[in-house]
Amino acid sequence: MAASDDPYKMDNIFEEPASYVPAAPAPRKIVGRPGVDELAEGVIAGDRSMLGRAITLIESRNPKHQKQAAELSLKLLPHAGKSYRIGITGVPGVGKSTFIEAFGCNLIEAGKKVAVLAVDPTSPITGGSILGDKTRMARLGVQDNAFIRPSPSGGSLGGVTRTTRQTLIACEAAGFDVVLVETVGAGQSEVAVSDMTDFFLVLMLPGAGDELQGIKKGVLEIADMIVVNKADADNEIRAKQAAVHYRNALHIMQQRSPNWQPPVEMCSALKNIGMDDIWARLEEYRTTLTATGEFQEKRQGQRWKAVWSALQDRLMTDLRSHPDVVAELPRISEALKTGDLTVTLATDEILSLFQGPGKD
Ligand SMILES: Nc1nc2c(ncn2[C@@H]2O[C@H](COP(=O)(O)OP(=O)(O)O)[C@@H](O)[C@H]2O)c(=O)[nH]1
Ligand SMILES: [Mg+2]
Repeated sequence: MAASDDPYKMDNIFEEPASYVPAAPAPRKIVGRPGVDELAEGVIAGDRSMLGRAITLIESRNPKHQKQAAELSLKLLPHAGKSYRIGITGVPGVGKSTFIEAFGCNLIEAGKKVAVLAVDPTSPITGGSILGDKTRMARLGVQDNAFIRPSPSGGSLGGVTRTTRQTLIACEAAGFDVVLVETVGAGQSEVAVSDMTDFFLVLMLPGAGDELQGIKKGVLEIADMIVVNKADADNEIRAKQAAVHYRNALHIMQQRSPNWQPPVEMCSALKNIGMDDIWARLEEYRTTLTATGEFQEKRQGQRWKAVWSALQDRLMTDLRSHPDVVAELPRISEALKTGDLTVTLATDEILSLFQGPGKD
């Protein structure tokens, strides 16, 4: 090798050698799992991979991780609160995924950042409402300004609710302007979602079925807007009939807010028709209720409700895993079967096992 070709020769020390290859980036300070501080910083900076890891921590059922997740949420909270939280429900097949895809893409075109979450306690069976439909959100899924997170699999509704609430806060801290929380029209999950969102949107099918299309009547009571989807092609007349039907149904119902009569709109998620009107209604709601103070009041009320729901969840988890309770459950269950214990006595016994000696 000629002397001048030697990149390490003293004469060349201040020159870049011809064979210079940029050094690999220095290894991250923390190898493996990032700590809570690092996660918080990353999320607040809008780093999507850090957001993903933060959510994984939030979803973990390991008690140590849950403690860290609580610390993380505390750090994120001051940076949260600025998004519009929108709950979306409707029976399977109504077009939730198609709607979220179209609506979300429109919002992104308008310069917004959109996160999509799901509350689906049935997900072990259905494979998760969002995950199962990821193909229907193909366009939204690839957007830089979109973040789609399927429902954590398994777990109680209470557990799923807690993690979704914390995930929502994390998405807000990461700078998302709109968070769409989807739920299937099953069980209590609609109420849970309406308790963590600012606005609850119910999608309906065309056709004026008296049976309210398998959606329980209670759902209409928590709807801030009803949208009849699939108002396209041959469906248009039936969509209008459905709209009239729901307008009448909502009219005789007690309004949740003195300042908001839930409207009924029509749209075609498939053809991307009617989305602007829906967004205009959402904006109208936010403006009106912010002016009266209800918007903030509702959020405060939701935080307090969340405390109670978390308490319930934690107490039940503790109770079910309490060693004395676990040890005695088979005997108590058997005594209940044979009639040696009544429901009240069995309840009392489980409670006193949980509370320990000296209490009743
Ligand atoms: N004609 C029509 N079909 C739609 C519309 N929105 C959704 N669909 C179709 O309805 C079916 C169910 O939609 P999907 O979004 O998966 O419903 P989800 O189960 O509520 O998420 C799919 O075949 C969609 O293509 C619409 O606006 N018009
Ligand atoms: Mg779907």
